[in-house]
Amino acid sequence: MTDLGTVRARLREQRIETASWAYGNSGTRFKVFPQPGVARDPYEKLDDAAQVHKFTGVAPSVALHIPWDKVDDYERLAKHADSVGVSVGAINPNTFQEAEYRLGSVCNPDPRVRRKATDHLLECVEIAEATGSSIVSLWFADGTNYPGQDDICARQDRLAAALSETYDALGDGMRMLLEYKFFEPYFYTMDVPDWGTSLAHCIALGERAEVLVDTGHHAPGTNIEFIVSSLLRLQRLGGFHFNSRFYADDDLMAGAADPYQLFRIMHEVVSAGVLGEGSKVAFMLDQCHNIEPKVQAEIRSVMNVQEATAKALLVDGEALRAAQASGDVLGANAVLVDAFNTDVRPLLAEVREEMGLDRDPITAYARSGYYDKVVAERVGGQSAGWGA
Ligand code: PSV
Ligand code: MN
Repeated sequence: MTDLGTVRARLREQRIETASWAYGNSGTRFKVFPQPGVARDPYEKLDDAAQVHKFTGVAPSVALHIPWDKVDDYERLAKHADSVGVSVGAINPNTFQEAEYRLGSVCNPDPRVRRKATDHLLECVEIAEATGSSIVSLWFADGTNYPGQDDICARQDRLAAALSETYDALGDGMRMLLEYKFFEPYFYTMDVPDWGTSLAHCIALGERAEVLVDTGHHAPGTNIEFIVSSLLRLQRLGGFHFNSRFYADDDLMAGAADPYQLFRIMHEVVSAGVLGEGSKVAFMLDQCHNIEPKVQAEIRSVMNVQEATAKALLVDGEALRAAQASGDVLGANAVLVDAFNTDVRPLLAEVREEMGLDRDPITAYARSGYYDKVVAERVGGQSAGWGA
């Protein structure tokens, strides 16, 4: 087993990025339920994200979605982030909210629409430069609904061309992540439906293109940790979008639906030695809180990822390897299950204390009065949300 000092150090060094869109109003196609005190602009979203970092100590960066987080002056936005103790993380283009994207963005049969979408990707590279971000994170809402609707192979060629143009524009030290999703918003084909498609494009582009695994983007029963392990082996795992799914892309809090799965994923991460300072795997939350309070839900999600990580760090690697080598099927399995069943909450409370934080981020946040303060302050204006 990793010694406890190292376990604590790894937990202190862990970084989990939150996403700006978690702090805006969200919902389903049936209803968006507005909540009081919701951020009205990207600046206020950063203020909310700063609270998550303040009470957990491990969430110092915030992903942006463009144009939801469009501002006139990105350097000013980055300075504001810095002033509240966070920084700008991955920049996410939006390829799904323009009327012209009905038949797709970069895969659209119309070259003018492809140009518009590719220009948006290039704009996001510039925003990454201006905000000091090193990641442009791409997800394409492109696909088709009916067999024969478009040429599957031609769409891949169009995608490759847009990716290559964007890749060539990346600044020094910047990388590109390519996220896959097996269905939705299209229901017959998606143009990047799986990790194989994403990986094939990344390999063709070069080593600064890597696959992003969103845990909500798989068919039920998919063995996500196998995918994670394979990508780590090939050094092409760029990062995660953590969230939970019960049925589809439900975007619930990470670790809420299946904490054992999250543990198994983190076990692969720990085994590959890519946790801790200098890790180039980006651990991000991609969630929307439709009915629950948003900042608190993000804090809970960060804690859930920390708990899965702590348990993964407690796996007795030596005992596991010995059991595996001797063909002890149940013994090997028991090593994992024992670690998973360990109550790591006291350990994490101690780690937080070492970091000068409250042992319990949820009650500390509730006590801080931040929620009541923003409910009182944020009156007037338009709450941020989908499309805003
Ligand atoms: C798509 O479902 C996705 O996971 C992508 O990461 C988007 O950027 C994000 O959700 C938008 O909510
Ligand atoms: Mn995602």
